[in-house]
Amino acid sequence: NGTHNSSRKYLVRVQSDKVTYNNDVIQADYEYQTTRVTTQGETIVATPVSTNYQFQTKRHVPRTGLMLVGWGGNNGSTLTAALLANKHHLSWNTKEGVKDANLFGSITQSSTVPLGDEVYVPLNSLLPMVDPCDLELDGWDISGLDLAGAMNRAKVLEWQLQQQLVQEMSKMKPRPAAHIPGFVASNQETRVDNVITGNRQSMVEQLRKDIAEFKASRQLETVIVIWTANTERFAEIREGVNDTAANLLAAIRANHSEIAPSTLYAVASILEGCTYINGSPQNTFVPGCVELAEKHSTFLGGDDFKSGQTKLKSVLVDFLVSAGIKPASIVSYNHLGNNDGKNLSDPMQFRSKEISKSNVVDDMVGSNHILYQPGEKPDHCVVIKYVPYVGDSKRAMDEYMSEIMLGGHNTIVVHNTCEDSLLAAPLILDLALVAELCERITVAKRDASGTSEHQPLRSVLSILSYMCKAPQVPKGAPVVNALFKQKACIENVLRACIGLAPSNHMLLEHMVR
Ligand code: NAI
Ligand code: DG6
Repeated sequence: NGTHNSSRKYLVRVQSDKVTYNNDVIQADYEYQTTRVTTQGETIVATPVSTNYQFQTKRHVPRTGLMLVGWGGNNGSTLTAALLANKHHLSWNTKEGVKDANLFGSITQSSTVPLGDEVYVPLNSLLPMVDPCDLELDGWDISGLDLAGAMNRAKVLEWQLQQQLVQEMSKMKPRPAAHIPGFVASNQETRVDNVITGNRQSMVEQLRKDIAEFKASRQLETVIVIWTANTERFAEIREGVNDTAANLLAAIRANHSEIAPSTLYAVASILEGCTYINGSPQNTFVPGCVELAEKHSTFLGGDDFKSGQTKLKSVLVDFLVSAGIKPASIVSYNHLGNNDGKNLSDPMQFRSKEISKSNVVDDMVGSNHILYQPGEKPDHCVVIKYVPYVGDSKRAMDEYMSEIMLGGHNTIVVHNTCEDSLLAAPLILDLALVAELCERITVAKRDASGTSEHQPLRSVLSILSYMCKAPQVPKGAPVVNALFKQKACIENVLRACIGLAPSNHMLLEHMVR
């Protein structure tokens, strides 16, 4: 047992009269500076606004459980193997030489942030965070194959690594799943041998029992639930069915046909006081589900892991638009041969993914009214094809065609080949770890009249946007897709918790005389 190879070796400690560390919490007084903008005739008026907050972060890192919906899939089995490989410091031979376990691709474990004085520290050294090797794992799958079998079926990991993990992973068996035909593609039915029988209400009751049993048997203090099961078709939002928390609970009791399995997992998690994160594109978080989470003060996050093609898109389009170059056509093609690809070969499930992958440049396009007229968007086409032979090794090809000065054109073509699950697994880890940290943060407002009561963050965790293709945000909040803004959000919220100003990259000290 022990921390993984790229583990943090220290924790940052801030020395300031605005920050106190006691046995229980880190408390930081923080001045949040924003700008209010109004228009007066032809003049745009910008007014600096300063709000004082007090952040408190519990220092005790709880014993944390992670339950994966779709545990036996490529992502689920790959994440499980990766955590065990790191925990046991495994190495294995390949034709390119010996490889050691690491968690590359995880921003909490393998990225650094500037602290000050050009010193970079691991992101996870700013605040106490769960060590990935201490996470307890469990989950559900419609296929009852144990995790060793699932890892083998996924064909993602090197054989010598698999062999070292078989014994431990063969003892891990997914719990029977909440499955209702018609939500994932019908081509998945051949996998179904491990399901909860009964109606939607009895499924929620069983899922709640599962979470409670996992928590009690492993003596956990908190459990995070993440959907990494197949993409479902969108559910219809119907008045009286899933539009309010009360209607949603009633519709589940009535076994209403439009309530998706993913929403049943979300409801069960909320009722058990657990954070629920949706790693697929479907609209699990119907309005009634969000209201239920708010009522129970639990957290939600999603949607759809942003792993490869979209991640690059949210950098490239940000670069182009912020450089004053006008993307006019974006064509994104990919083919893959894993079970995710098979499920997405059905038009209804493809449609969910197409929607999720298509709206990812809206904020960047909307930010530049010199390039784009109101409502104008680039042509944006998303194609996904299922080609079994390539397995988990997804091919993504993108063409970005932009307008440059005086009628010129700039065409960028990108070809990316990558094991999809090796990109997704570290994101799942980051979602769990950042969400768990958010469970320990409270914030109070401070003004001349004193300090208000400390409150948890709002239920919808927009701070998770970096890891998501179609970020969920609280009602009325802007959706941010641009990747570096998303990373800056995580970094700067963590800095705020320890009373440090946001990273501004001005380097004024080297600029002024
Ligand atoms: P997969 O098909 O290998 O795994 C999904 C698992 O979910 C399967 O084992 C299946 O049996 C199980 N499942 C289906 N319905 C279920 C239910 N109702 N309850 C419990 N288990 C159920 O797919 P993979 O590659 O692991 O991807 C998982 C999800 O993550 C997909 O929806 C995919 O679109 C999404 N995703 C994957 C990314 C990646 O880079 N791999 C990135 C973004 C999203
Ligand atoms: C094919 O598009 C399958 C999908 O599940 C993607 O692999 C997944 O959504 C990742 O997409 P992206 O755009 O983040 O690489």
